[in-house]
Amino acid sequence: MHYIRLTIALGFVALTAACGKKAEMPVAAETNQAAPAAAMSGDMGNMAMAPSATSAIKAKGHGTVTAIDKTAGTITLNHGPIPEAKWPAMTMAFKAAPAITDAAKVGDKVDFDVTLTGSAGEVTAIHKQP
Ligand SMILES: [Cu+2]
Repeated sequence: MHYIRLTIALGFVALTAACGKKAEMPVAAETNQAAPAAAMSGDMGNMAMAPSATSAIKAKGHGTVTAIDKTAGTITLNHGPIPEAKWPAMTMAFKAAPAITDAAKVGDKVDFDVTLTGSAGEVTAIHKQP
């Protein structure tokens, strides 16, 4: 189930205009398609493991909350550059656990921890700037 949810999240982020246009990072979408094909020749049981082959990057960012979707479990941040991932400043949606979407408010200036996998990311911690 985790793989399916991740795929949906990646698709959602890919459709988010800001990221796709400003950054050169359609890598995750391509990797997701290529990896299962490669696994096909071997053990079908490995297919669900394919996404973890994309290396995740843990990074810190700073930005402003521009939207929160508790139903979808996403938080949209207008964030500054993230050198760890060679990302420019942009506005994009991240996955986020309820503890994070509940704690944040639109307009908050925040520091956040994020785990990036390809063009998708999940905010794992958030702190309102004093
Ligand atoms: Cu971004």
